[in-house]
This record gives sequence, structure tokens and C-alpha cells, in this order.
Amino acid sequence: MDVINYSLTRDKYDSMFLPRSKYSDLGKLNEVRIQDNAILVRFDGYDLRIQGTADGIIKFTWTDGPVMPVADPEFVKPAQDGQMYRIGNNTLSLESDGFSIMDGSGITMHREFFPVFAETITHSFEIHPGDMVAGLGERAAPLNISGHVFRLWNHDANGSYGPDSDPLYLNAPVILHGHAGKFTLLFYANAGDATVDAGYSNERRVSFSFRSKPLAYYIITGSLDSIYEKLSRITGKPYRPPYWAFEFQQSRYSYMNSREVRDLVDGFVSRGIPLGAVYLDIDYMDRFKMFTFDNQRFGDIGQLTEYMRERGVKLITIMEPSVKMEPGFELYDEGLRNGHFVRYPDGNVMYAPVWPEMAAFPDFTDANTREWYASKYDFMRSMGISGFWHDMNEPAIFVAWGDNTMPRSAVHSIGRHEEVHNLYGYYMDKAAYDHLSRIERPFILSRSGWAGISQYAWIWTGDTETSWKELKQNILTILHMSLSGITLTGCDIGGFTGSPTPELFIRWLQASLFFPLYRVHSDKKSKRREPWAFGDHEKEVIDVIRLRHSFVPHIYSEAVSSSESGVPILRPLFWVEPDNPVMMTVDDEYMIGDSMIIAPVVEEHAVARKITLPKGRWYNINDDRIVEGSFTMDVDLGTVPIFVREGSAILRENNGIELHLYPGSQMSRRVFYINNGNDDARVEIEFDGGNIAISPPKVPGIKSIIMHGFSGGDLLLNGETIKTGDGVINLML
Ligand code: MIG
Repeated sequence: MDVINYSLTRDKYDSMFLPRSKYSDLGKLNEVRIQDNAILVRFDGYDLRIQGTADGIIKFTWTDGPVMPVADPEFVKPAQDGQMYRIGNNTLSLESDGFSIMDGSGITMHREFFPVFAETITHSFEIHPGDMVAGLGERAAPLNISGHVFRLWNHDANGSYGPDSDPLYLNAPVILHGHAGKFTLLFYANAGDATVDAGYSNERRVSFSFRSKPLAYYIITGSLDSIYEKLSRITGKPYRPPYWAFEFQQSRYSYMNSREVRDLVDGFVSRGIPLGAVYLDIDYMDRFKMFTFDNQRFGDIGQLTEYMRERGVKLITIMEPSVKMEPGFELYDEGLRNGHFVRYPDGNVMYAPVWPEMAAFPDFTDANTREWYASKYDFMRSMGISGFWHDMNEPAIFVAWGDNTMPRSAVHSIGRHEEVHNLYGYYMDKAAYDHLSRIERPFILSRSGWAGISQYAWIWTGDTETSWKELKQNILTILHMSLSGITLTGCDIGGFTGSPTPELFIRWLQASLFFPLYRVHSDKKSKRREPWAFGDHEKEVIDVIRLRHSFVPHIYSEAVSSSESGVPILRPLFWVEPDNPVMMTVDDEYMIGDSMIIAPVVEEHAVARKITLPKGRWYNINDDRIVEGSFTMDVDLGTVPIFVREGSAILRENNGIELHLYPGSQMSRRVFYINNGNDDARVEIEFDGGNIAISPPKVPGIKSIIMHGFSGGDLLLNGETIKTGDGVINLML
């Protein structure tokens, strides 16, 4: 009944209050001049401002619109040069139908057309055969998305999805295009509904059609590293997460009571399996009311979290934006009294059905509302809850027909819902982050988000189906997020809906090995997925979890580097050899930082795997042999092909941290971070096969240095000769 009423009400309001958009024509170009730090281009219908930085960011502002959470970089004064304009190290030329941007060497990096203003606002740019086109946030698409159409509208996939499903929970208006080592990235500061025709209607064009304003975008050029550093200046840098969040996590919809959670923790502890955190899904609440615990099942929540704390395991609870409509329920009464809920244009509170039945929805775009809602997390923390899992924040709503989200006409503090829809989850995450980060590094796992979300939250890929093709797809979905600047990511290991065979589950654990989030989660109807539920294969499951555990210090260190630089942790292979077209076709391997590649086995019953490595010499981590180029490797169920680039330093946990050095023919210099509680030691190391200089000289936590490819003799550590037959230096802790 609720779903029918809501669907009717939504349609009624939308038909009454939603303006039909019709934008006035662009018209003729009248004048171009430099004014302050901008080039002003006047058309009959619009005044375009073009601004740019010294180092390869150019911003086009055609219209204003709702205020987006972005920060402008520092712009410099452009200079006119005949028909051209110099902006920093780029040149812009104005043509009869659009603009071109050339780099310092005169190569055209980007050519775009004047936008078309009609029912939608369409902005198009050129692509070429062989170009890589990627990004747009969370996409169940091939690595190169050219030839396809996408929508930017955060969407609950309704319980299960697989390859080609579109759109998904998180959309980011970020797109990378280019080839032969020359890449350009566009970021549109628009959080409304849009369609992206990526070379589908016209092989040589990508078109973004926005239904709402603003039309404002940043065009970024440079090396891939520098592109993502610059993007993060605009959208915000990834935050520095807590160390524990990288450890293995076990979840299920739902662990139903305290007893079950204790038994689960005991199961891990008694077998010595690493476990960082357990999740409580929606059934912990009292009738899906936020900030409550069901008294029967979790009446002893404080004791449970204490029991877990003693065993080093965190408890994370699911949180939803919906506030149950129930007079007398304090959260609801307060929200209503203080005007915190999203309303219809006529001032009525917008109610819609979701888990708690009819509910109201905080307007997280409003800073006061964020502060109010987030202050309630203190209660959860006082119960010993360490992390928060934000679900249903697209926002998702149960409907009888039509779009499963809020009415487009609903009103937020910064605009109509249709204009700012893609920011709803983003602002819910920001609410919790801003509050919690005053006392600690928060852990927030979110389903929805937008560009720049890694400054507040982690993202998982939602309700994936359990299938081999989705296992492969998931790697690419994660890489598209990376290529959109979203870096703290992961998936439901084993897929959400369904029960994987032991083989598929083990392969999924292996393929996700370096995802920042490493969490097993599954649907209500799925078979149990604790490591000991896999019978004869229990040992192989545990082996992978232990393997992951050994890499946690390294992944953590990469995450800290990424929070400093804005460069994503996980990268496609073309990142390191961008001018080799073959690298753009590798879609079943990925890099961790710039030092490691994993080529997981993602085919059923595989006995061999073809591996492609970028140029250079790589160590096979399993036997220290040097490999290069393309080759085929025999595999069994336990095989996890991992390759380390020569000149790399890898951190591994093994009852203390081991620093593994993989020397190249020259000296290499690396920087890494070792966590000690709330602080990180920044360590610099320079080394080749015989010489190691490490600074600071004593790094707490590192118990040994292991020199790989070592052929005997002495090693020099900070100028001191160390006798070692096997390349292992044990350090005094
Ligand atoms: O309507 O909380 O994606 O991980 O287990 C479904 C129950 C709600 C969707 C999430 C999933 C979670 C489930 N949730």
C-alpha cells in the first residue's frame, strides 16, 4: 500500500512542480577578451568564462547552477597570441565550432564543440580510433567504454546486477580520454541526471547531455599521475584511513544476534585466521529505526563489543538515511521539529517507504542537518561500534513503479532533487566523516557517492551477482572508479546474490587481494561463507586470507601515499606504459601503486594463465624469478600470480613487518609509511643489490629487511657492513 501511495504522490508532485527544461540558444559569438584571470567569450545567449592554471587545468564555465562541492585551483592570467591564447603550459584556440587545447609541444590534447542548449545541455568532444575512454565512476562496463551509452544517476540496482547493468549506485562525471601516452581528463561539476554517449552514435564523439545546470567543467592534461593529482585538488584528496580497515572483514545479511557474532569471532580466533571487523546488517535494529538496537537480539551490545575489542575485532553497523515516521521516536520528532527533512515544493515533508516502512529523509546537503544527524553517531560509538556502513543512500526507495528514488521535484537546501541527486549519499558520508574525524580517523563504507568521495568514505560495488563473468567485471568496475579518482574501494567477495562454488569463492578472494576493502558479504539466501563453511577447501580459503593479511602494511602504505598525492592506489596496466596500445587491452590484471601487478586467475577450471607485463623486469613474487613481457604460466587453485617491478620495496606482515627489497640494476628510491597507532612514520629508502640506506635509520615495527635476488656476500646498511649469507637482515626491534 505504502509503495503505491508513494508512487502516486511522487508522480503528482513531479507533474505539478517539475519545470520542463528548455534552455535558450547559444546564438552567435560576439566578442572575446581577456578580463582579469579569464578569457571571456560572449555569445548571444551565454557568457563563457575560461580560466586556467599554470600546470594544465582549464575550466570552462558556461552557466551557473546549484553549488557543487568543488574547489577551484589557483588560476593564472591568460595571454593572447594572435588567434590563440596561452594558459599556463597549454594553448587554446578558438575555432568556428569549438575549441582545441594543445600541449607545450603543439599536440592537440582535446577538441570540443560549442554546447547545444535545448531540452538538455549537450557538450561534446572528439575521440579517435584507438583512444582509451574510461571513468564515469562505478561502471559494469569494459575497460574501454567507447561504443557504449551510460547514464549518470545514482541507482539502487535492486538486489542484483552483472556486466552491462547501468547505471549503478555511484556515478562520477569524470572521464579520461586519449592514446599514445597523451591523456586528457574532463570533470563536470554537475550532480544532476545526464546521459553519456561515449562514441556510440558517432564513433568520433563523446557527448554529455545534462538535464540541469550548471555547465561547468575542468579539462586536465599532463601525465596520468599529474592528472589525478590535479583532479584531487578540485574534488578533494582521499583521506588517511585507519589501519585496521584494511584487514579481512566478515559480513553477512545478517548475523542475527550477539551469540552468533561471538561464535563467529571465536571461529576465527580458534583457527588463528586474521579478522579485522564484523558487520551487522539491518536486523540489529529495532524495527529498522536508526540508532537503536533490537533488545532481544542485541540487548547486550556493549558486552559484545567489549568481547570483540579484547580479541582485536571491530564491529561495524549498517546505517540508512531513512528515519521511521513514528511519532514518539525521538530522532523523527527532532528532525520534524527542527526542519531537517527533505520536503516537497509546497512545504510538506516528503515521506517514502523503505525498510522502516514510511520514513522521512534528512536533507544532508544542509550543514545543520548534517551536524544534527551525525551527532547521533556518538551513541553508536558509546556502544563500542567502530565503523559505519552507509547503505541505501542513492537514495533508494521502495516503489510500485517508476524510479526507485526520491521525487525529482523534492527540495534540498542547494537545489531541486533532480539537480543534486548524485550528491545525496556524498553528503550523508560527509556528515558522518566531519563529525567522527574530530576524534579519530573514521571508517565509513558507502554504497553511493560522487567524484571526490574518497575524502570521506570507502565504496563497495554493491549487490553483484555471483558468477565468473561478474568476478572479471568487478576488477574493471573497481578500475573505472580509480580512473575517476575514487580510490578506497572493494566488493562483496564471492558476489552478493548466490552461493559460489569453493573454486569461485577462492578465485574471488584472490582477485580482490589488493582491493583496499577486503570484505566477504552476501545476501540472506546465500549459503554460509565463513572460511570453515568450505569443507575440504577450508585450508585454501584461509591461505588466501593470510596472504592478504601479509600485504596489509603495504596496501596501507599505498593508501597513505594516495592520500598525499591524489593518485589512485589501484591502476590499469596502461598507467605504467601509456604509449603501448597492448597495455590498453589488458583487462584482467591490475597494479597496486607502481610496484606490483596481480594477474589473478578468473577462469573456471583454469590450468594455465596468460600473463602480460609492461616493459621492464619483474620478479615473480612466488619464486623470485625475473620475468618479462608476455608468457603463459601453469596454475592450480592455490596460484596467485603476483609480480614486483625491479627497484620496488614491499612491506609484509609476518609477526612484525618485513621490508622486502627487489633491487634493479640501478639505485632506486622509495618512500613508504609505517603505521604506529594514530601516526605514521614516513620512511625513505635507497637501495640496489648491495647497498641500503634507510631514513630514519630505526623504524619501529620493521623486524627485518629481505634482499631478493641476493647471490651472497655482504650487505651495506646505512654504511655499515652486515654479514648475511641469505640476504636477510634481522633488525633489533
Ligand atoms: O534492500 O541491508 O547492498 O549489502 O546486505 C537491500 C540489506 C538492502 C543492500 C546492500 C546489501 C545489504 C542489504 N541492502
